[in-house]
Amino acid sequence: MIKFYFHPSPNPAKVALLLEELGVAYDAVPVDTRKGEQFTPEFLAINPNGKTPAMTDGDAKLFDSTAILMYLANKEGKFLPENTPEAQAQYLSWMMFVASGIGPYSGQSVHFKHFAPEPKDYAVNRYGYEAERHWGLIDQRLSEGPYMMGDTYTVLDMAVWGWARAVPFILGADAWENLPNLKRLLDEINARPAAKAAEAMFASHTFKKEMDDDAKAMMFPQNKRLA
Ligand SMILES: N[C@@H](CCC(=O)N[C@@H](CS)C(=O)NCC(=O)O)C(=O)O
Repeated sequence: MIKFYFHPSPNPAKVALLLEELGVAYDAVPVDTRKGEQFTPEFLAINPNGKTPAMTDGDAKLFDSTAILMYLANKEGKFLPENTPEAQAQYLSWMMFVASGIGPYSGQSVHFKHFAPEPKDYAVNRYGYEAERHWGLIDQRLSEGPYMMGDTYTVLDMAVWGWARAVPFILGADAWENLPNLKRLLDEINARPAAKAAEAMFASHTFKKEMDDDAKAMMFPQNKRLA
């Protein structure tokens, strides 16, 4: 049985959506990162990087949302693009763009906008600018067809969905005005039974909500060096 280690946040959300879309059985194991549960020896043995999501499938251990998405889609042979060099080239390029651009810039934008201590204008501007630019490229791609790979809903759209759920938090309340195609995809995926099931699974577990000093010490351990 698959064990899915998660916190109800953007990177685990992608995997929850795919698991629900595939309809495979899995055990959902909450990891409360605001309480530091990502640092237990048991969890670090699965993900030495100490972040969610992570997964075990029998003896196979996986971490990093993109690796898990690609593993599951390949294993089940579902939600994949056509097996042509042209389609594979686009799929891999955009998948890595989401992994190395959308995720990190959105995450850092959230960090500096909402959580970093002052002074932070330079970092808010840099990461906000780059996050906006990255989301603009996704929106442009989605202006060319209903899905990231054209007419077919694939695991790449699920990768986009994870952080797309948080776009107003990342970019600001009026962000959707400039990202109409992304908003269309988000609304369409949100209406799918699998997305509703993923959100319901998240909501059925209780996590620490407060970002108090203890939570900040767990989430931002680098700040110890400033003290
Ligand atoms: N590249 C990783 C990033 C994972 C990541 O940053 N996860 C966040 C949740 S979205 C987390 O667990 N943060 C807790 C921490 O940084 O301590 C992925 O795509 O899975």
